[in-house]
Amino acid sequence: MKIERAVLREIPLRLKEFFEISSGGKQDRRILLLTLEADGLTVWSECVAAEDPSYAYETTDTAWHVLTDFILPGIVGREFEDPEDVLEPVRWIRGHRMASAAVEMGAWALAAEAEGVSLASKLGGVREAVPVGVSVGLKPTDEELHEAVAGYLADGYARIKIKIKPGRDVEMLSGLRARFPDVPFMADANSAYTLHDVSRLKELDPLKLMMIEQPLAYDDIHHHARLQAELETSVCLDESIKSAHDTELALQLGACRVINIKPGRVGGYAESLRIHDMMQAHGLPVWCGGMLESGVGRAYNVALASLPNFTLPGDISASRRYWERDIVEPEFVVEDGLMRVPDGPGIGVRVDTERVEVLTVRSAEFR
Ligand code: OSB
Ligand code: MG
Repeated sequence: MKIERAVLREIPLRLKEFFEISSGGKQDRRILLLTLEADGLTVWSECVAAEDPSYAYETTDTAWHVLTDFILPGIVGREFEDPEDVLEPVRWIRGHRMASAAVEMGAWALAAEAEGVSLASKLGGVREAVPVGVSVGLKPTDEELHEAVAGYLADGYARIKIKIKPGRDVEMLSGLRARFPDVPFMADANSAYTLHDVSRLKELDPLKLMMIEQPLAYDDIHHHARLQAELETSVCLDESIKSAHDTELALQLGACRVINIKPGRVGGYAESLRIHDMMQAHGLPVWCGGMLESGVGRAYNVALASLPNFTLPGDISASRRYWERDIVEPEFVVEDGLMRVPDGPGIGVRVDTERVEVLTVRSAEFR
């Protein structure tokens, strides 16, 4: 297969609700969408880089730079066989996994469309619908948090993830547990703590959280192993896991019992599959994380989540949890805690190309 043309576009999309995590908040997304064309097929993919370098060093602008100056000029017009080989000509690029993943995942969609199968079945998915949860941002007051949680429970989500930070942790979660005794809750600290906080974090154990996600530094694995040895609650790694190699290290050190796989964070689907398989071989579960994607990125996440070892609900919420109106049809919906995995060819949802055209603030074409 040969990519004959690629177009990168940037669109603004306003979140319905301000979303705050320990490192800051956001209302407006600047989303990069990519189209790849080969053998008369066109596929859409999304780069998950955020607007600022608070979650990872990549941003919308670094991804634009690396995609337009290096990756796209390097891969357009080159032959490739397997989807992961599409990046072979640009293997010299260090890091920039989110930028790379947008191309690699698009190549998987091209391969799926060429074979007339869904992305999920191309990846080896085994589920028609996947259990999904929701990630609830930091709220100024407990009342607002309780109200948000009650709303998402009414929407049917299978588990609720609560963002925490020092000062909004033990007391806040204890109040929530008292109000909702049986709800599957987990917490995500986005690296807001250090090993000095071990005794504080141990106070979470009686709350019976499913896990605590990324409590310590974004680039640490070693300290997470020290923490996991002290905690009953399972540690889940997000930011710290950028590759299968990181996963191997985390497993050897006992740094976590769960991994949140975001295919963009690890450079694409091939690396996601390696992490999935490695965790499965160790008898440990994974789940699919989210990066406040549009429906395009969401389609890629839900396809990945249909693999066998994605046994825990992911951060793959309904389109209406994020947007007044999504850019795909049909929109993603949640029913009884489940999201259907699209079964049409490729990503299985139609992109509203006219609306994307209207929203586009810059584009770059390669042929
Ligand atoms: O840490 O998982 C995270 C959103 C942006 C950046 C990092 C994270 C998140 C979320 C929301 O938790 C996940 C989603 O619903 O897309
Ligand atoms: Mg996280």
